[in-house]
Amino acid sequence: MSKSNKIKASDLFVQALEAEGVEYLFAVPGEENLDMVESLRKSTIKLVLTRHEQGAGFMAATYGRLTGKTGICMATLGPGATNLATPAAYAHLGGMPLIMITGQKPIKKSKQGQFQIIDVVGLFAPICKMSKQIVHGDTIPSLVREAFRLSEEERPGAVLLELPEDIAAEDCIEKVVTPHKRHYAHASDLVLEEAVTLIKSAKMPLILIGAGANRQNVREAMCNFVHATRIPFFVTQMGKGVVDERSSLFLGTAALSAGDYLHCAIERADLIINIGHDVIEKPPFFMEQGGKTVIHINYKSAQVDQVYFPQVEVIGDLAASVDALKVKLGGEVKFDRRYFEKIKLAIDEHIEEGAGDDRFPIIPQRFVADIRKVMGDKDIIALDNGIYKIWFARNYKAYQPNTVLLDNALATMGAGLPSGMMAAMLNPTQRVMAICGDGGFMMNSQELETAIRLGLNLVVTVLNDNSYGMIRWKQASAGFDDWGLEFGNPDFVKYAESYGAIGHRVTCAQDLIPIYEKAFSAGGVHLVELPVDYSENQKVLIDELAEKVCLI
Ligand SMILES: Cc1ncc(C[n+]2csc(CCOP(=O)(O)OP(=O)(O)O)c2C)c(N)n1
Ligand SMILES: [Mg+2]
Repeated sequence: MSKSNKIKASDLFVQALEAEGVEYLFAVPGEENLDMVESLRKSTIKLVLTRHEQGAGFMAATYGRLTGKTGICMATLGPGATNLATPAAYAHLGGMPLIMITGQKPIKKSKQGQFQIIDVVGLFAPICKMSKQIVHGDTIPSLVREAFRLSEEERPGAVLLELPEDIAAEDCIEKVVTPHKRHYAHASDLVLEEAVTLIKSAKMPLILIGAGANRQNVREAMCNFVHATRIPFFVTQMGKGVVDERSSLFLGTAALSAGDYLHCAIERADLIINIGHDVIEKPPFFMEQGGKTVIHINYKSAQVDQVYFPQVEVIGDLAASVDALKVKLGGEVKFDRRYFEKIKLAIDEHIEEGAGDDRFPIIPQRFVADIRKVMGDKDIIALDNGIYKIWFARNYKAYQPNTVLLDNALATMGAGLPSGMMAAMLNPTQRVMAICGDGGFMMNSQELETAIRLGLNLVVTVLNDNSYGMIRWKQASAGFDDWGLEFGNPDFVKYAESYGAIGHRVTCAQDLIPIYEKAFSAGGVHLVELPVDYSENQKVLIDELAEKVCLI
């Protein structure tokens, strides 16, 4: 082989990424990644530096979630890699295609002893679909292709490739493997007929839309199915927006697992047509032995647990299954809908409560309603994790797919800002708002610098209750004393300004909408500090629900 046919391994790696259509690589490089950095410099891929590996990982995973194409992040060995563990778990549970590339000391000869060396491949194995060290440059094309195949194939998830320094620098002769379109097998006619018989004979069927139905190629089929059959639907938190929630058939979001107003309808249903939900999300309801029938419609069979053991499974290409069922059902499914209609009315009235409440610090019902008013149909909110997530899930109607980005799988704090940044990067003309608690925001607030550097248009709302409010709420509802969960905060306005962002402090409820309007029309990165009163948590989510009676 002549020298001219040879290619450096890191160049080959980057060529393989280019062949897959990679646009961005999010990273905090270490010296072990420098060959990759040099190869990226000569490529069409944009290197996006972040201020913590979590920022890189959450952004890349969100890229995967929003586009359906694998997001790529890179970190060094040891401490860089361990910082990617949370994003890996986020993508793994959340079904987001993600490839992580980590560096490593040379594997053929090393003069560094065990300095910084931990078993990264072993560490990531349980939270990845594949975790592998590259031991020869010529395996790069097939391994990279394999990483994309696995990360994108249902259920999507995370893959780790470890590229040691000496392998990155070696000469190779292989060529990239070009990707091709993937097709899933279709469910058999036999099982589709079985599902149709069950649906037609049900007295009170309901559709449940879960995270798996929130994929680009499924949404249209899903909307057609709901509108043709006119079966009322409810959604999991990650199924929000697949079908416009302004629909008269929308009952609500199962933000709680039991005992919410929506569960009055779920309890009455004798059949749940479960499209795309799997057990990684907090259960939208609990199945019981001898209870209702559940048809599980998904790419993969159901992972059975104590509260989920569907009796019928329609497994195969989800869009094809939903289309086939629609055709076989032949239009509207007739049954007595009156009870579901009453529940819908009750839920819609409940959501309206508090929407115009002027109290300050502001109550959750008011800020959710106000934010809904300032966000257009296609505008995006990206939530971190805290008690407000339940309020948004229940009260904020999503009109379009992926316009409510929340994490009901790993439910990690710290992803709200980076996921909002990714949404803003991909949708520069839409309004995008990251919504974080004061706890979660401070876990990755340093990425404000990245947001400024990238020139994003992003509004970050920080809900200030000087505490880990969600845990305080759980503590109170468990009957424990209010103790140990409060902290102090920086001056958020000055903090934002020190990054070059624009800071706003809300001082009365009426100011919220005008501040948002001003921030969105000005463009750039804005932080809005919003003092919140969480006393409604106990009242609305515990006391009132405990007293609710379903017999309307
Ligand atoms: C990384 C991580 N650590 C801890 C938790 C547990 N946890 C869930 S919500 C929460 C408190 C959130 O506080 P904050 O961000 O201020 O939101 P709030 O509920 O106060 O609105 C904690 C500690 C978590 N989900 N993720
Ligand atoms: Mg808080």
